[in-house]
Amino acid sequence: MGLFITLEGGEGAGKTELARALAARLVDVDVVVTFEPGGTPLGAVLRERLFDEAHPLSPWAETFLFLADRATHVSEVIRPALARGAAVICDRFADSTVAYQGYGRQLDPTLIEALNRQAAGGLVPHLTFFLDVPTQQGLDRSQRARDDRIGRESIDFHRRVAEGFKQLALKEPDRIHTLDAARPADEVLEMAWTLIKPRLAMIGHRTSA
Ligand code: Z5A
Repeated sequence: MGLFITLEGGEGAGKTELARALAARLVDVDVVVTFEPGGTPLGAVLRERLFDEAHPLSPWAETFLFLADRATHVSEVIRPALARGAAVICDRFADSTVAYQGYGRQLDPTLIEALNRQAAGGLVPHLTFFLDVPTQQGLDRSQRARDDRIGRESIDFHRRVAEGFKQLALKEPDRIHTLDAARPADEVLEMAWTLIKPRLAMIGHRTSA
């Protein structure tokens, strides 16, 4: 069955750093750290296309590329890892599509959620951390926000994205846990670890750190 954890939030929230730190704590289990978009060979191609400045995409074209990336990632990486009992830590997943394309691009979030279910084949994370950092603070931290097409969207776009994540967290409080990502990274790690600990038995983890 494994343990499926996703990390969500705006640019510079600290998802990548937290993914690495959590993996370093899960020392005695099979752990897979992965990400979207781009966690498969096809995904790497889609990622390049998604951020290709020379050929902008319509909002729906962008959405369907993220969904194609997800469908491949779930079937080729995430489900096989969970089936062998691994912990999978995924840097962005379906909630990002609701927040960025649904709220940011202002496409119908309910429709995006339905498409997400299809793309993920019904797979829902056991635990999701929404790393909540004030929008401008996250953008200031992030190199990507300066480097790519989506990152360079307006501050209003990024505020809508943040609102999207907040709405999702309100809607699914049992799955989505909001962490104050303006705190130092080691504190964010401890907050996440406290929430993961009760679930470690699912993957046969023995340490009590
Ligand atoms: N996107 C989408 O639109 N729809 C979708 O369905 C999906 C994605 C899946 C690529 O994502 C883009 O795709 C993204 C959303 C969109 N938009 N853009 N642009 P990505 O995950 O590849 O890129 P990102 O989220 O923008 O990465 P990021 O800026 O690297 O954010 P991060 O991973 O959350 O942050 P980090 O790399 O861990 O940390 C950034 C810096 O802050 C780094 O120097 C850290 O050392 C520092 N940091 C981290 N934590 C802290 C704390 N707590 N305090 C102080 N400094 C910290």
